[in-house]
Amino acid sequence: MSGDRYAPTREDRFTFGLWTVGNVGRDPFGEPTRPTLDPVDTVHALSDLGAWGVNFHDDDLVPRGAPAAERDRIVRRFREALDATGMVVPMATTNLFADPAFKDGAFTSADARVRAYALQKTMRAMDLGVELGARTYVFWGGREGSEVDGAGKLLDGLGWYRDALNYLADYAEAQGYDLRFALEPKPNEPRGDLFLPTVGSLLGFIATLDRPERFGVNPEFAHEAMAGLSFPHALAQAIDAGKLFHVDLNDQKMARFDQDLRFGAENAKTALFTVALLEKRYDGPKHFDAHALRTEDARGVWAFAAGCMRTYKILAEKARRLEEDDELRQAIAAYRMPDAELEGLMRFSPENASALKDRSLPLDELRTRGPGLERIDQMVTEVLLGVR
Ligand code: GCO
Ligand code: MN
Ligand code: MN
Repeated sequence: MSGDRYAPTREDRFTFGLWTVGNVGRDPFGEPTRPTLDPVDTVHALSDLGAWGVNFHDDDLVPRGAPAAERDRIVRRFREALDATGMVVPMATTNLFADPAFKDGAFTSADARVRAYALQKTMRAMDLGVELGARTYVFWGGREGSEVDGAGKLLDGLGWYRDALNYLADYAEAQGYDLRFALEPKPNEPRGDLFLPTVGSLLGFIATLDRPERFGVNPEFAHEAMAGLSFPHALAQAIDAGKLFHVDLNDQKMARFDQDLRFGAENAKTALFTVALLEKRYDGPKHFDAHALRTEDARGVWAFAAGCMRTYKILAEKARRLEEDDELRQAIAAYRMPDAELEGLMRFSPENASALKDRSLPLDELRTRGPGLERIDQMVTEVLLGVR
């Protein structure tokens, strides 16, 4: 692959979850179309493709209920694969959605015994993640939500969620774990409505936690798209708040079931602005939380994984090209219209406020001037389409 400028390297920090390339193609209507992958083989295959790391849910690596000796054997084999390849585990997470015990929520179950089980499972999963080197811990509340609000847990649910996150932050502190927590929002699926459905909701919630500095967000492209929202806008808000701790990249047609498409497969322009923001303001792992289409065999799975990384790098090159395009730069400069004097008046002081109140502004021009956005967007489109 040498000489291919889109070939991924370790420096790109691309990661995949065991559950992503390991997705067996089960859906609500059909059985698996692919066999289960051995995590050790996955580490080797991803390493050969140029990925930097691999992430897992506790149960992806160690089957639920495995005896201690079995756990240790699995972890040893996995660590050997990491050592042999140089792959890392930057992130780990807990499966709080598959066990039927979590059918009406984990941290937000109305049953205290389920909440206790969720905490117990998460503490063990945190131990496992830290043991393998994870520095980011993701919380995706897959079952934290409801279909029936008549049972009255809307407010209690949020309180229980907060209690659980506070407890786990205390646990991390007490254990001396160097772990940052990244909360991942999703609007629905598998629950009818999930609690804390968007990046904005989570940013508001984090401010109510006991140790807000430990918490950030893990936005996912498809999750914002499912809600009809813009992923780059969500990313920008997370970056602005200093809370972009992790990112899940994939693609999604709007207003559909959760598709987890290959990154860049569907919304190329949105993916371009996503990459442009990440390249500028994010240096964490770029995690592809997607899976191969159910139609695919093993070859299709690795083509999917390679495609996610390749498309990211192509878009990173396009983003650089946009920055270097003189005509586009001039159009953007003309769009911005800075005004040093007015900007001075817009810094508050009683004098500036009184001067600004009396200041006459060229409203006729403001009402009629076109900012040139059509031209800007056409230039971006032509770069994206490869003719500029
Ligand atoms: C989904 C989610 C999950 C989480 C994962 C990490 O839609 O199923 O995106 O893939 O990201 O559980 O916690
Ligand atoms: Mn998802
Ligand atoms: Mn995700």
